[in-house]
Amino acid sequence: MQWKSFSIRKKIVIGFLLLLVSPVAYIFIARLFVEARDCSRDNYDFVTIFKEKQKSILDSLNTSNPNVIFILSDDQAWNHYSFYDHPYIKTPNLDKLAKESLVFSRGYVTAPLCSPSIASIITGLHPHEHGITGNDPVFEYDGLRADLVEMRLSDSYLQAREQAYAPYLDRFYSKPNIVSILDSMGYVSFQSGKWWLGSAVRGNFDEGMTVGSWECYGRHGDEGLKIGREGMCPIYDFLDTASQYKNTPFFLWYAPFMPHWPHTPPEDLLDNYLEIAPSKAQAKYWAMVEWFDQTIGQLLDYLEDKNLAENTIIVYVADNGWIQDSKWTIKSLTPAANYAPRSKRSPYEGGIRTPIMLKWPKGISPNHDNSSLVSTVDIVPTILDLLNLEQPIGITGISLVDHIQLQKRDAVFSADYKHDMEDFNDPKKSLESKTVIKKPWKLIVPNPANSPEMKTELYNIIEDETEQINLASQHPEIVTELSKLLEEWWD
Ligand SMILES: [Ca+2]
Repeated sequence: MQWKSFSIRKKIVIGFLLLLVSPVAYIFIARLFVEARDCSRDNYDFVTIFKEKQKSILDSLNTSNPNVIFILSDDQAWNHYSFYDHPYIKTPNLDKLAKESLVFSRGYVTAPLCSPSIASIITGLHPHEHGITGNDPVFEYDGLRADLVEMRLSDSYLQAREQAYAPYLDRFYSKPNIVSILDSMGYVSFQSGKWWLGSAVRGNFDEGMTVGSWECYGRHGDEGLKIGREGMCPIYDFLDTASQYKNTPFFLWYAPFMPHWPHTPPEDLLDNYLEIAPSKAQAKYWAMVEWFDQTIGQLLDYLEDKNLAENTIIVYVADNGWIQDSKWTIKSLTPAANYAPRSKRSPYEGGIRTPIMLKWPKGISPNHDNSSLVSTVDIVPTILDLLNLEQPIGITGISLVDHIQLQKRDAVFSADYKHDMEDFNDPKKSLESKTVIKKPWKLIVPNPANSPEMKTELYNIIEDETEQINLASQHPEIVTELSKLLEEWWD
């Protein structure tokens, strides 16, 4: 008997039975109530949208603009790819994409956490500039600060969160982002996967999977989180229509909840890793990366089949790193602790470094750049440069296809914040540390108010890639020089 064939009523009864034996059932039941609601967003009228946009595009004669696809990995360390010689993980589709792309191996995210990092990828701004420094706002909830997983799944919590988050969204959307800019150019856009910023429509997409309401567990993507894990149909439907309206460019957002926890890979993939991994948890994560890779193969193959690949710009990046904690076991009930200390939510390479890939057969020559320091704030300026558009005010990133700007670039910046945003008006209240990378150095300066146990750390990341030897006391002059850069950047 398949689980899918059970009615919701039966599933809820099973859930209540489980409630008697495990606290995990609270989460399970909460999810079932969400499932019972009609949150489905699978009836998209792409034809009408393409038809309407086609009119405006033909009026402005911008019929040859390339399509744009953003592919985001969710929680994957910078070297967890077979093209970076990972000894176990297999990523054949990403390897192929890397071969066909301009690849920067020294890319850095603006923050080692999902929401602030993604907000930078779409705005070209750092979190202290766009205002989204964490995943959730801090707010009083029944007199408590809500940090229990069960509590965060309740309707009343989600409702209160939505209210507390509203001013952040209002401020965020007062500034341009890549979706709104492409929308104004007549692009047809579709969102799938993670989206922390309200609904897809609020995010200026023409259509999208994310409902963005507390009633549908709207927090970081709701229905959108099904993409990849439950197939690629909405994307196939979108591309089918796009192939019929080739004079109308499109923007596709593919940010699946992968390889992000919960690590639930298909059995056949997991079996391949169980024998070689040091733990089941490790095998599950590795298999999740390969599963994510398979979905990218499906997307890119479909694009080829529909003859859309030639004039499509593909941007690939991870929102933050992830290294599986070898001490964590499947039996643990604390999923937040299952990443290693020097990965997600840390300023180390395992948290903030990512490859950034750009593919456009018509306009970008494939190459591997292992030297240039690049940042996710460069993605928006690069796309706008490729489309011959002006940069919005306040953008500090550079175009990654502009060799002169790349040569002039000497430093990139990142910052680590608390998971929850403390103060709507003051990003420093959530700041844990600031980081600057200027080869060969990396300086991490803690915010004493939030990280009293941390010291200033200086690493030579070229000679000491795993950041083992803190050279801050040996090179005070470098610390002073780089600290000044950090202060100028923050101000
Ligand atoms: Ca993430």
